[in-house]
Amino acid sequence: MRKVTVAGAQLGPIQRDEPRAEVVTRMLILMDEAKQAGADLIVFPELALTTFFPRWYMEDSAEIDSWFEREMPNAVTRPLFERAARHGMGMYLGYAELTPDGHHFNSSIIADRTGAIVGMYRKVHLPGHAEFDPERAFQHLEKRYFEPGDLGFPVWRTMDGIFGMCICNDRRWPETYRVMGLQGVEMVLLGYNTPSVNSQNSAEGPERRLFHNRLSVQAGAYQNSTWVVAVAKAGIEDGFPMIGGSLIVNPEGRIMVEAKTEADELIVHACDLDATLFGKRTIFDFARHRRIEHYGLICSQTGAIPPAP
Ligand code: ING
Repeated sequence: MRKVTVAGAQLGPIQRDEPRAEVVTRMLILMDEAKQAGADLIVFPELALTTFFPRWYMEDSAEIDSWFEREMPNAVTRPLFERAARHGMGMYLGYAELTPDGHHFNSSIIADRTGAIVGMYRKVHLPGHAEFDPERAFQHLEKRYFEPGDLGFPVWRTMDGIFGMCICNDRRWPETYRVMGLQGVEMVLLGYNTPSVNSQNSAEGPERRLFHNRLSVQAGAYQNSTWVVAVAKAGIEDGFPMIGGSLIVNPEGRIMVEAKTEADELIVHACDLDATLFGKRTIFDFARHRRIEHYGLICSQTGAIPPAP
């Protein structure tokens, strides 16, 4: 039995004017609570340090860059890495990354239990748009502020297992989990910021968003015999509601624990990484059962979409 006790540290809303230091204080409280609960790995949301700024249309590059971190850890986030190391706790952290050569990514890191960063991921599937559209109920401008990730979907051997990462919209795409599944991933960590309503379809409200959140994560877990830990930034940010529903799903696709609120909330589960092995050795023994000679379209076609109405 290879047990990893995971704490999903869901964050409630972060208002546009809330300083990062205040957010880090909230995160440290959750980290101490996780330690009390016996956790040895904590998972924070996507863009965990600030409000979900891609909802705001900005043109000034200095204002845009003010939402990004130029190094990780840095003065504001170093207390997170130090506290995690003191607790002997690994950490997943989502944040906006500005590289030294000026590239902007929606990124996440995994730090091991010594506080050392052992893995880095940059969000591949960027939803939303690059331009302002007054017709939309609200903006979702990730394509304006981020470049698509350039690191693919790696996995890392650390903390006695094989860990992978993704971010938010990535969780809706089966390719995300399969690329990591083919590398033997045993636990996928991800954060998300998901609006409670669809800016292009007002009929799609929080219950449908929560349904698709569960569906995407449960399917990815089951179809690759891996644990998946998905953690929200939730609640109403400057009037814009986002779903909670943080959850930990086992390799059979069962939800083991799910958040109940849209506030700062810890969900904890003792995950046995060995529970991934039966599925990997039977139904999802990829070497024995996959027929790659029939899968070419997955990589050769961008996909035809129905003509606009
Ligand atoms: N947010 C949303 C997500 O994928 C979205 C965007 C919502 C796309 C619903 C499609 C449908 O959960 C981020 N940040 O990707």
